[in-house]
Amino acid sequence: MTTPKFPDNFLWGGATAANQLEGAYNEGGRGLSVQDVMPNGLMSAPTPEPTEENLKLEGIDFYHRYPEDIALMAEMGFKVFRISIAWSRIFPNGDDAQPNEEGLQFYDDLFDELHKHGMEPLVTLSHYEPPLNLARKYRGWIDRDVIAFFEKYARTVFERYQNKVKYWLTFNEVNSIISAPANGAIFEDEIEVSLADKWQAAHHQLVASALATKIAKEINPDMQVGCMVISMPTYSMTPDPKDQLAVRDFMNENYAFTDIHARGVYPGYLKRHLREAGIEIKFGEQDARILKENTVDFISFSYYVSLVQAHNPQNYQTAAGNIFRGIPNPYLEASEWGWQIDPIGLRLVLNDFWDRYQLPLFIVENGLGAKDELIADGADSFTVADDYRIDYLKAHLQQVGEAIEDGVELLGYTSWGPIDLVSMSTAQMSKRYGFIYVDRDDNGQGSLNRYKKHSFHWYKEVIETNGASL
Ligand code: BGP
Repeated sequence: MTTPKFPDNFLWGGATAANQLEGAYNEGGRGLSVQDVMPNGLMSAPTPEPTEENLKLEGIDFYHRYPEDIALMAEMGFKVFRISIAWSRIFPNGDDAQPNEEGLQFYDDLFDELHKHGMEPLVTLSHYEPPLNLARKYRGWIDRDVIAFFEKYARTVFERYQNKVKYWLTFNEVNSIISAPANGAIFEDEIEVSLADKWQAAHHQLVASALATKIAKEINPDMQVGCMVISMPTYSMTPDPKDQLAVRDFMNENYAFTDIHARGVYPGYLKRHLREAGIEIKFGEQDARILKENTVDFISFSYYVSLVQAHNPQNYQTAAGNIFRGIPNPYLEASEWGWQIDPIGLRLVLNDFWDRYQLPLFIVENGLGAKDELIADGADSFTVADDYRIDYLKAHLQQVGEAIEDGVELLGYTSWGPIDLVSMSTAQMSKRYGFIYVDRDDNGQGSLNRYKKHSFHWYKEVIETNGASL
């Protein structure tokens, strides 16, 4: 193991999303988002209306407490803080004529607060939270009209924040739309959705992402726009070439999204895949040119798990993973939620993306979801002895150091949920990622007080020493 050497200007920090963090779902003129009607998590059936008991609506009240929370991030020495703008705070219905000034002002104040502490905002335009109206009045991203609504939203926030935000991500985990279409305002429980519809929706997001990149550059060429994907390094179950081919097919379905973002064209393997599935994507007249001319500045990704593939997966038992179920890897341990833990997989992903694109990379999510226990820490305070989280992060960051040594160009690392927030897959609080504990349980009970976990002090030292303490 080499001693990790991180670049001097490395962006250390943490990552969040509005719908898991802010709360205040009906304040400040905000409209409903699709998340507000999914109280049981990402893959659950939507409800007609949000209910009083819907914990997800509450987040952790960041909307009112952000100065206190940002001060804690600053105490850890964060250089960057990833948030998402809730689209429905800016355009409550998605298709409104005018933006909501109160929503715009909220993010203005939030960015000022970050800058006050010397932190760079990293902003996702769409983190699984499109306005609900786009799902109910339209067919979400299947409908081409949504591209224009997104363009208007992107233009509004780029113009407004061009001097406050340098780093932008277009769609969170853009490659998840095929397996989790609700992220794209597509409710399979409410409308009939074919596989072709999902790919059409994916195409619309790809075009919208390219258009957002174009608009950002026109407004202020200093703004840096990246795509964001779930990364899933995938191993072959056996040395059987058929298994290896299955790995490649699976990886390609995900590479397709970064390939199009970085190279601006549909790759041949994707065209073949779609053709053989009988899917013909409807291209608007300008789409090919838009994709070609507006490629991204950098590639960002989340990394939680690696996967195993075989050409005959039905012959194996499968287990839970991040969004996907898959064949368990006998060499790896898993989290309490069955997500297999593989630090070396992160080094592999970094090398793969770098070799493939030679574009700067940004790890914008990584971390361990775990159940934490609040324990007494002296007479009048509490903490969490989360050494398991420290072990996880340390092992991953050491591999990041190895990848940098391999020659990978990396802009930064934002661990997921630096302050406990509502889990995306379970919509509960008890799956925690934070360095900061938030006193709230799965029933929404608790003081909402914040407490520093052991990992808080550990991460502070990592940042202070620019990774030398790892
Ligand atoms: C990613 C999402 C995040 C986040 C993370 C952890 O897929 O982009 O929003 O939630 O996964 O997932 P979970 O909260 O389900 O543990």
